[in-house]
Amino acid sequence: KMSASQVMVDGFQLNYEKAGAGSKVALCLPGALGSIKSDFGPQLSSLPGKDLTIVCWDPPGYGQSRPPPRKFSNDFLRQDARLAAQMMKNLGYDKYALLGWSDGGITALIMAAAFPQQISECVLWGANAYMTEKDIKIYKNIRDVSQWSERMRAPLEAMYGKEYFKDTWESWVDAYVKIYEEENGNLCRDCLDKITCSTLIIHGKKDPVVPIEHADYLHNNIKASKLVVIEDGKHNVHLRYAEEFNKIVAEFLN
Ligand code: TYC
Repeated sequence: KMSASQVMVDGFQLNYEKAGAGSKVALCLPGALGSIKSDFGPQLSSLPGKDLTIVCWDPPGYGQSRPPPRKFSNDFLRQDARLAAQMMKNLGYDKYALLGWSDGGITALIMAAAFPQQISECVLWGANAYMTEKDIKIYKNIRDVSQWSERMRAPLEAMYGKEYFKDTWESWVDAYVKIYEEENGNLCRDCLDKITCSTLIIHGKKDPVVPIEHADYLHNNIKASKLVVIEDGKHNVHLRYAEEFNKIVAEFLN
């Protein structure tokens, strides 16, 4: 059973879904311009059960958590982390795990560091704590959405409309370039040593947008972490290898 609802958090009307009936709760955090629908289909359909409840949000300005449109600042993921934690509190959850993909993985790391009493476990994949010169080249290379394949672009244009998608994607890339230039590329590198919960890092070895060095760095700098590398995986391991991925996560959360 799945249900979509809205909740007001600090002036933002946030859209979220809930599935399952377990006393153990996990919050799913989508990636850049991501949403519940586009990012967590196979997890919402297969992970929840009698032991596990899955909550998933559309981050502010993404999916159905609009209006207002997304605003990017150097600390936009820290704002997301604060709002997600406040949302969970408002929904009555005081202890939960995090499942974060990519930007959502960065949000998860910030939450785990900032709210150690609330976060029971942390699972993240396709995430990075900082940016290198090489990373910035990758961001700049994919800024122009007219160069994207139709297969990648069409679902996002359908969800957001051509204009909002183009503007928001470009602003997202510009935000990362700005963080690189003004914050020494620090996304959440400074918070890793504050993470005490058990943490599972999953990474596709062939991820072309977040190189595997980022997973190694996270593993080396988060105390209670475990790294699982998916040999043939790219950025979307939870969608492409959903069954294997779900099994790894379910076992870890047990
Ligand atoms: N962090 C992005 C996400 O949330 C993925 C991404 C990383 C895209 C680096 C481009 O250059 C890039 N999906």
